[in-house]
Amino acid sequence: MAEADSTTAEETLNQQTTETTDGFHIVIDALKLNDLNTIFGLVGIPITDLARLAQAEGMRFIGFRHEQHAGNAAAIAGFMTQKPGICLTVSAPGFLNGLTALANATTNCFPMILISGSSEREIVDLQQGDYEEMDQLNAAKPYAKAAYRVLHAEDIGIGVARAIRAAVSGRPGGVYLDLPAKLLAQTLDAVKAQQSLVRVVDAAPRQLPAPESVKRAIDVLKSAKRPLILLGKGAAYAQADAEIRAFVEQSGIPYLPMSMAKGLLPDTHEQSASAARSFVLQEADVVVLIGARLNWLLAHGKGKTWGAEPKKFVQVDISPTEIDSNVAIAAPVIGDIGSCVAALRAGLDAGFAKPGAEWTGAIAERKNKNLAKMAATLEKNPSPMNFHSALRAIRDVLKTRPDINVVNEGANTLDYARSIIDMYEPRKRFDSGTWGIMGIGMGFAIGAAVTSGKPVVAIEGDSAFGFSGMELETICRYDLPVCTIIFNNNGVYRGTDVNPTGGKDVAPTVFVKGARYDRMIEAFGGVGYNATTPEELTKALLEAIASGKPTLINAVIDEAAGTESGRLTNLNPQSAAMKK
Ligand code: ADP
Ligand code: TPW
Repeated sequence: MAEADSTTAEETLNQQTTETTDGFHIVIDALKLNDLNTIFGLVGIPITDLARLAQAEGMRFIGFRHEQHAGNAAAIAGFMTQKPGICLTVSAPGFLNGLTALANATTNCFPMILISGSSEREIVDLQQGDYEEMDQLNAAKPYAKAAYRVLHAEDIGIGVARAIRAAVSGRPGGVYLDLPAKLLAQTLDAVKAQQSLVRVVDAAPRQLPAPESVKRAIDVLKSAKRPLILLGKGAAYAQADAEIRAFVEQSGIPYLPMSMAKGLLPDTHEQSASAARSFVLQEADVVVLIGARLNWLLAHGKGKTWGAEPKKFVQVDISPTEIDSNVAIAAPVIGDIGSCVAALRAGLDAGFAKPGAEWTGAIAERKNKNLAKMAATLEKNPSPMNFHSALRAIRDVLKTRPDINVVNEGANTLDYARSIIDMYEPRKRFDSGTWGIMGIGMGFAIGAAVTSGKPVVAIEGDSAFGFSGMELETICRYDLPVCTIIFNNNGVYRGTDVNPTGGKDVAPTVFVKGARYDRMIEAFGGVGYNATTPEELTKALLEAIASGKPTLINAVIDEAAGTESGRLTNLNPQSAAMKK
């Protein structure tokens, strides 16, 4: 028997020496083994064959016209699925283009992995001037949650596993994986290669909150007279939708969704305090933050926005270092949102009373007043259209299709759409996020369409759209059901600035007047519409959605509508000369 066994081992060894594989195949096998089946990228040396092979092996490769948008698509796929989105780029410039998206993903807590080919280490490290030479690993480090380089083919499996874990465990973020050209060409015994692969088990383990932190939080809640729940995009990411809804409803506490948490509960929910936002932020005495940071989007938890009333904060987050980042947190609850919210809900015992009518009634009164005011503004029909009349038309169409993904960027276009367009389902709204960045539009739209298989409506300022406009070709090439609506007011913020010198150059914020963005998509076989009234916009949008085809609506907006920086004017200090 012993002899027979050793013969078998020898045979296996022989087999091992006859069949080989290479770095290209091992990367693909490692991704597929972990159910990562889509790559967003842009080809070139040294990763063209990696993309070809990925497709040949049954993965989906979505090729972009610029890496930043491939990266944004990967990031939003990560947000939607809790699996890291994969972006593949070439060395140096391609990598740097992708790095913006990686940094944005890390900033927003979206899990993604940027895989870049890189040049020869020996040459890069001696700075001898290789093709696309760059020390990418070190360039990536400050902007990524983690960064790894793989030098040996037998380490690819481990490298991919580490990248996956780093991207999705704890606070999610962007991970950089550096694959030098030489690695991809390395050969390895096929059996050994197979054995080197790692299927990641429980990549983002549940993290249960400590019972004493839950008790502390419940005690703070019990002391509240005017409690408020604030849901952030971490709560949307966590996919604990039913638990969160149950907590909100069982506690009876009014809530505010941050923009990408809209739809976690339908915006029409009676406990939504969105229409009384300023009032509840000022008046609340206890605020429960669930997956939302007290950054600039929440005025850092202090100042006028938060009123004179002293606040006590309960903060549910997976990242312990987020606590006390801006103001003192009375009751941190550290863990994954599903587990934390379940524990809080279980703590709503007999000693907890729902907020009284004095608080909920005051909110309802504000809400009704503000809603009536907004309804009057929305009803107006100025010519040309303004942001409100155009958004009314879009709102009424989207109301009938709660399954549609909404992408949104711009200044005024973002501000107004955020409050006017209601969301009804979780993880359907994707926008400029934590950085207030322009340029996510077409990347997010493509990522959302590919990931969900559902239509996307991208509501874009004309400036915002320009950052990713060439990806219209990508949308047409993959025949994606994306309808892009350009709020065309001839410029950044608005189109009315003039050059004070009377010179030939237009003002810094001004674009070509009367541009026809609808004609851009026609160049690639998509359908363009030009809409100058709400009725035309409604008709175009209905038709666009029904077609399920790539479409673009040029919505002509009054160039005098809108304010500088939307409603962020206070963050845009003007020089004394400009104020005159
Ligand atoms: P918003 O911009 O909507 O206010 P932020 O991006 O500022 O939201 O905050 C998201 C927060 O959610 C981050 O602090 C992050 O650590 C946290 N987070 C993300 N995923 C989870 C999760 N699964 N469980 C707990 N906290 C999470
Ligand atoms: C990467 C600065 C903020 S908002 C904006 C810019 C350029 C465009 C506003 O005009 P738009 O919208 O899109 O026409 P609207 O609705 O007001 O007419 N570069 C990056 N990110 C940001 N945020 C900027 C510049 C900016």
